[in-house]
Amino acid sequence: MFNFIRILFLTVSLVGLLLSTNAVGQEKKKTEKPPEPPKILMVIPPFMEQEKTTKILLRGKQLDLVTSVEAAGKKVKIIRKGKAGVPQGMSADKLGDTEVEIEITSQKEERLELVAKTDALNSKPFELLVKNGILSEKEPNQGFTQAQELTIPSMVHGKIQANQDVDVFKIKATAGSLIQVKIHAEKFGSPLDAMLTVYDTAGVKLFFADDSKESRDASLSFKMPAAGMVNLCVQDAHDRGGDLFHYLLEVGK
Ligand SMILES: [Ca+2]
Ligand SMILES: [Ca+2]
Repeated sequence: MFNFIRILFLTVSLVGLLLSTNAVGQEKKKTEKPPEPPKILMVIPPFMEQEKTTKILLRGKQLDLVTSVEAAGKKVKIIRKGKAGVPQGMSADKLGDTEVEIEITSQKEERLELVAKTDALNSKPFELLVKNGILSEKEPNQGFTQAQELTIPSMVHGKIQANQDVDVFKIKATAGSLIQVKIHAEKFGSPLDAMLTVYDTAGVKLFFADDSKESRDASLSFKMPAAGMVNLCVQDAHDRGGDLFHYLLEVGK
């Protein structure tokens, strides 16, 4: 009899425990997710000049909710904010689905940390390059005959603005010179998966680079096989392009 009572007591306790756990689970399901902090995923254009006032577009998540944006700890002017379209077949988590346009006045710093804030939450800092003397690409530059000539060293800001767009640049150097070519795109959030190809003036492919170990931004070091001109072609590895596909091409020795 005593055992029977004990078993009955244990059974009742177990059922009670199961019911209460279930109730806690349902309670948890009912509570809403805490708000996510704003996230900066991309800056367009990917740089600004020193001692200038520049409009910069930030794309990311929850940026339509920001109440202030700071550059190097100082509040900057917000021009507008809102939802942003996500290009077909691309991910909002990578490219963002909201944006905020700001106006920044830079001093002589070489980079600025941007932080977007809502009333309660801050984004992680996002680095903006501050650099003078960056050239703009000159379209059309689709083929060797339209290639834009760059001096060494230089940096050019370009965009693979449509699917299958190719940007061609040319450089001149003496035989045996060591040339370094680097694409910067991933670090400022560009969806470009850049490929770099070097051709001689006869159209013979000399060198090629796609992803490196650290990044999908292509970089190449090569020796000029002969004195004269070579063509550098920049394109997307998946032949995609569009308004967000910005890059900086750096050419140096
Ligand atoms: Ca272009
Ligand atoms: Ca082009």
